[in-house]
Amino acid sequence: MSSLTTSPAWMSLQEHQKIMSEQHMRMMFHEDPDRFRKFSLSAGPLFLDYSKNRITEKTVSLLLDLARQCHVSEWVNRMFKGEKINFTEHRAVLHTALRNPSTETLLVDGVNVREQVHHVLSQMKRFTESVRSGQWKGYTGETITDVVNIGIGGSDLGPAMAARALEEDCTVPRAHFVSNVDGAHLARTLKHLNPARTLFVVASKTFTTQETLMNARSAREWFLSQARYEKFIPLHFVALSTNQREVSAFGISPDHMFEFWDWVGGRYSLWSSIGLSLALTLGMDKFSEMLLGAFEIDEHFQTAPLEKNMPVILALLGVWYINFFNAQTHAILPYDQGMSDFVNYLQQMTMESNGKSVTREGLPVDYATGSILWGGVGTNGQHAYFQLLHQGTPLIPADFIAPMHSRTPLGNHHKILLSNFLAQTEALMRGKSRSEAQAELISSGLEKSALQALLPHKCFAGNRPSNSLLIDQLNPRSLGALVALYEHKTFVQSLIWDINAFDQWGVELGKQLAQGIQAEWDQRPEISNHDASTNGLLEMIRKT
Ligand code: G6Q
Repeated sequence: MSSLTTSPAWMSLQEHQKIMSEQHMRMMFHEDPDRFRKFSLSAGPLFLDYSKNRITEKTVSLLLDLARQCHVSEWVNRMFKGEKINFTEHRAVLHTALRNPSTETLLVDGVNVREQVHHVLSQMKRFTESVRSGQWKGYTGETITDVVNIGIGGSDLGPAMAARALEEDCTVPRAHFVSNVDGAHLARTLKHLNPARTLFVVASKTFTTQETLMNARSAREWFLSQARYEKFIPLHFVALSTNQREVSAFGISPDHMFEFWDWVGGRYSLWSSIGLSLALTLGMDKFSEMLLGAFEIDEHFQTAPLEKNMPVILALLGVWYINFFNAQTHAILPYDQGMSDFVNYLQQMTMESNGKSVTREGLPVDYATGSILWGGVGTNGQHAYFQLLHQGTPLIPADFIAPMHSRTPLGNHHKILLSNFLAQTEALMRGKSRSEAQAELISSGLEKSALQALLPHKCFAGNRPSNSLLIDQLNPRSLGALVALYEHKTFVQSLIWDINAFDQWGVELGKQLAQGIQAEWDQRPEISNHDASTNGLLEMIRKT
């Protein structure tokens, strides 16, 4: 048994769960009309109602004991101070420094990271202004109308998600995102573009990622097939990276490289120069608003007491369901079409961060760490997978996210959207009892035997938990705040589970094996050194 599962806070929660598993939220709301006020809080542009959870004040107090027992506040300070809490990679974790406007010195290995950050932000500002104003010209003397970000994982998902979310703010140049090594991704993107007016932003922290380099090489060939001369490359290719040597080796001059640093994790890098394509289409002012939205949540996270701390509360609620109710998945349901890529983005952030099964000391865990995150935009999901949320067997906690005001008002659309948003969490919480369902069927005039047959199918158990997150409007500030909220939630959960949220060794094995297979592909006449399945599949593919 681990020290966590035998700890006083954990065992008290286990005892408490036995009582809570018998309670229905419907009764809790009935007995306490003050629940909404008690279980809601604000942080920057975010409002969270967490009253539709299977909790009482006692539950929250026990969860907070767990947070204290795991020294959450101390670890938060260690992160913000730049300690090397990503100990398996010997790195500080300072994505928060990327959005902090302060000029106060913050040292990592004797270097003031604030100066570095502000220097690159100024470089990004100059460059975006020059491209957006048309001062920067392509090889024919024409201006840039399209930017293609070539990157994958953390060097793609953040800016791609944000560009989609903030589409109303985006102007020329338009941003496109190519990540997959499947040639279709690049080919489909380039099909509509003019090389003379296209800028490629090659985004790779390491500048060794196979997919990105392959796509970047093919993009270069496509460009040169029109432009002909290598001397035009600097007008159409820039790099975002920590690795100047590899950038130069690829043929992009260091003058056209926007730096970031090893203390920025890939999946936390949206705020760094990895956001350049976004900044190009959004303009630097709006990009800065996004940084400020995130900074507001950083301030809140660092200073709000645990019981009023939004990322901490969300993290603890997640732990409550994952570890004490055995919930294996968590749904994210934004009621905003712009947030259609938000779930993809959060999937990486949470599942790559907390998909771990050994503690910081390297011992196997005997408790679940993290759940499968999934979801999509409402109201679409209501007509698809919501059935499982309402009447399926698994318990699926869900975050419903909605803007109170639409950026694209159209007749009654927004009122209908928000009515659905409200109705879903109400339905999940209260359900429909047997007597309610029966009364409905009787009033519909159904005769007795048909009614009895139908009745079990018409009942909803309810008592299904959800959080409602409101923002005024989806804009750079609120988007920045939302992303920072989930970053910190993920971190707090890793602290409870005693795991390192900032490495990702689990992605290495597949990369290694792929390189081996690629080498064998052309060299070996016969493939027999894998398992029978892999050998068989490879031979089949090679022979066609
Ligand atoms: C993120 C991961 C991963 C990474 C990609 C791209 O935290 O480390 O998704 O971002 O593998 O890596 P490069 O930016 O080095 O190309």
